[in-house]
Amino acid sequence: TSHTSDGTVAWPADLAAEFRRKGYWEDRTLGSYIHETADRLPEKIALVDGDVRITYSELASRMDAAAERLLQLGLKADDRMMVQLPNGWQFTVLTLACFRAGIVPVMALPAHRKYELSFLTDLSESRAIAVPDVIKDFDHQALAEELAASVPSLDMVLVSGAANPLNARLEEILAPGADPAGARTRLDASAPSPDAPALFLLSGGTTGLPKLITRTHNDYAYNIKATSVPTNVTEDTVYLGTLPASHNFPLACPGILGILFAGGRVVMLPGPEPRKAFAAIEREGVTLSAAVPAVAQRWIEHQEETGGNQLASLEVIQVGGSRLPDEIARKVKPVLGSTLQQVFGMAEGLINVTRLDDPEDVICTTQGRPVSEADEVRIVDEAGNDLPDGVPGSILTRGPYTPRGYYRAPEANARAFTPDGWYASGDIVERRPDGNLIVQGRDKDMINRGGEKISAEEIESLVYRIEDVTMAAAIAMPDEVLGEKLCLYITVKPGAEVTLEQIQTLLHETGVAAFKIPEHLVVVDELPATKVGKINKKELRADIAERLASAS
Ligand code: J2J
Repeated sequence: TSHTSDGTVAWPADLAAEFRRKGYWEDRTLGSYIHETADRLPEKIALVDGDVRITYSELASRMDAAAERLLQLGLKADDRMMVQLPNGWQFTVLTLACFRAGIVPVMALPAHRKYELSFLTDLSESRAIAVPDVIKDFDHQALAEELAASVPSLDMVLVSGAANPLNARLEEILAPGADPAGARTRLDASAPSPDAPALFLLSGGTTGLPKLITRTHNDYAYNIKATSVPTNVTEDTVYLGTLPASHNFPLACPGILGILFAGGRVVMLPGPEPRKAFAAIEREGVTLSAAVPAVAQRWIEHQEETGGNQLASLEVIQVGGSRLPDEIARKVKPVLGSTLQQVFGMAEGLINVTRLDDPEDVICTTQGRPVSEADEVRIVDEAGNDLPDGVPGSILTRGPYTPRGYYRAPEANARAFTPDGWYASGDIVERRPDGNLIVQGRDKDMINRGGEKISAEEIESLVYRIEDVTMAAAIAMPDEVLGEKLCLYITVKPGAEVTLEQIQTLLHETGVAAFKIPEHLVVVDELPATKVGKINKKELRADIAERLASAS
């Protein structure tokens, strides 16, 4: 089957023409930028992962050789591949190889388990899945084999590390090639269309099931280039990637891809644990990194405790994914010695950042402004009327890197996109007269657990599988470290008893990612209702905040 345009929503033709005329869309594929850098800086180190150091010419050679090997295995342009790999050189080389071959990676998270992976594999009709062998006692390879046995489209398991005999070993696929020039010519000749899907990102999720966001070569290349400007990415940039690389933020804002486009160096680390991260920063002379607020806070605390000089090279730290409290923002410069860049972004497109030379008040109390002059932003009331600056409302956005719809999701599209293509992220935002945005809250039914998004509806529908549960409401409860955690309110059948442990066990056994499992349960006789008869979650959020306050 061919599914290039099936299920995706294209930009209107006149706008696409304008994006080209203005140079936002360059009609190039993502892989071509890597070749351009490799031609310019062949001997420079591009990618570091522990003791592995890969130069640009080697990166280009591995990328092309891997692309050809994937095609030889029987994959073809427009096939989809589930990618669930930890931060390491393999993730980066495989992603680039997919771009070159026109194979579309589906950016799963390392935390995903059977429940998410089977759904996403099915929705994307993936033919292949790339996984590590075992991480922290979890056998990813066994799960991938189980998926291959149950999802009809899936017939190829690629494994990083110790691959079973019937699976392909990723490290062999990703090895340098014998004929780089030939491979390059052949792949150039069969390059995907720049308007074709380059990758699928996962939506943070406002409704029941996760959604796929199609990003084209044209729009994603522009996302990468536009975010590289305000972060001042150059050949001298050394980037530390510790957030899961399949997230849009560390991947492309400017992230791994932005640094490779510019000829800088990317250092990959499997996690943000401060001792390891600080050591990597010192060893590699890291100048730029990205963190969610909870990680930034850990780094600040670690620096306050140890007082070392390991961060001397770290010029800029980007923080985003959830709201950074102003008090923590104010500590970044004095404690870490780095300039803070707040990032309010979304995998659906629009990226806002504070500029490095903004006044302190902007850097510490706002989430910045759009990276591109072509980003359109409106702040509207419930009736869709534009609001004046200073009045919080729902944010709507359009632009050359904000797609017009989710993949194969007409119902979600009808809710999240206006007929003229504005995306409603569900965030409540105030625009200051200077153009900077402040995220004040949200009107979407989502829990933001330290930057990882949890759809309330998705969890509730799972909890309803317990027969004794009559009503369920998943809500955010305040948490000092993560900002928010998932709390569940339920009512149960008369005389029945349902425990938190029972719910946790059910979700765990269903194969739900650990970060989505409720951490607190409140059983009540009745859930409060709004005037229109929906569960009043605002009241529940106030209730849990009060319960926590009086308990401490
Ligand atoms: C408050 N809420 C924020 C912020 C995102 C860069 C940075 C983040 C993401 C991301 C991203 C926030 N303050 N600074 O893709 O490229 C919440 C909003 C938003 C949702 C998007 C990037 N930064 N958020 O977090 O697709 O609610 O992208 O709509 O995962 O995160 O989530 P996601």
